[in-house]
Amino acid sequence: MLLGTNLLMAQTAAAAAGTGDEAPQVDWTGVAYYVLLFFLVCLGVAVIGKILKIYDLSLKIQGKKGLKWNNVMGVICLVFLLAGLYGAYWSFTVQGSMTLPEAASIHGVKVDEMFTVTTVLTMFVFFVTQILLFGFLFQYRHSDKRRAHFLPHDNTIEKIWTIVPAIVLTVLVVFGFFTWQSIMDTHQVKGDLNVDITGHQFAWELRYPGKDGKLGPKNFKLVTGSNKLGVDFKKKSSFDDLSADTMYLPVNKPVRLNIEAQDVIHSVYMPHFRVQLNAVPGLPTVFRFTPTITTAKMRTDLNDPTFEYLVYCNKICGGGHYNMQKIVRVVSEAEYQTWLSHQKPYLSDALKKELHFADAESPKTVSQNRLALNN
Ligand SMILES: [Cu+2]
Repeated sequence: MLLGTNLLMAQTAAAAAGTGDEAPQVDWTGVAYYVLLFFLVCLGVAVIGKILKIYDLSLKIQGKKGLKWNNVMGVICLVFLLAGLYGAYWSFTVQGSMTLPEAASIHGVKVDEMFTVTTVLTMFVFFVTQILLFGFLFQYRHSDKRRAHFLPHDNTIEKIWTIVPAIVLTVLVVFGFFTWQSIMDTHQVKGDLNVDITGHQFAWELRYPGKDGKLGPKNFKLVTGSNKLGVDFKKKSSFDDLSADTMYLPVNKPVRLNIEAQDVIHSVYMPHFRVQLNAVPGLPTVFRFTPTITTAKMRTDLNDPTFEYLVYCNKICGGGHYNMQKIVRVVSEAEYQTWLSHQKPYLSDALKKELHFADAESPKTVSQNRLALNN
């Protein structure tokens, strides 16, 4: 998860700086430094071990009692516990701040809540069990003054450590099940904004409905150089469809992303909205969500005037995969309408020529010509 977040940050930085064609820099000196440090620590531990061993032997040669190795091991366990707990605290405070900002969609808040509840529960179990494990190793290390109690079996303990995790996991699974159900409810509701997003190696194509609010049907058999998505122009609803370079979304309005792929499996990934769904060739998928925070507000909240929401591809789909992204802007309804009125029709002049449309606005001409199309 953390690696994914780091990569996301790197992509965001590259997109913001507009350095798309520069190769991403990997800091190999940093990696070598940590590998070397690891070996140095190993060497240090081995040297200390040898010194203790020699000290132990010299004590025995002098006729004294040797080192109490059980005490040494007990103290090492305690040191390991403290270092480990500090490491867990460090990863939360340092790496925790690198995670995504607050969810910018309605369902995203629910996803984050689930994530927080699971993290709190598992961390509680983690801290309790680690403290007990290493604490007991230290407290009950071997001593000549006491004898160990042999406990071959205890039904009460067995019941507790079977039933308690079963209840906790059931609660988590049921909670997750209902959250998943509500997120994946993709029933078309009147007033939803339908946006087509189609993945191919290596770009996303966007199609917006025109004035009629409807997207025309598509058929992969109709795909050509100028009709990249294979839109079916036998249907009137296709005429006013628009193509777009940036994904503009009006705030607080449900969006239905109609997701498709034309070659291999891609994946629509919009981390700030907690949206991810595969784009599968031949199997249209739908994600319905409502963005709640405008790009402008996010810029103020994060104190970053260059911030942009992005849609990425989250399936390693080939050599150009890393660059498969588009900017997403969440704006007010008025700004959205202004932007929409400036978008180019999908039915470009080249496409009109290819389909022998004398005038796309005249349905009569279309109906005369359409018999000759695609047959
Ligand atoms: Cu892809």
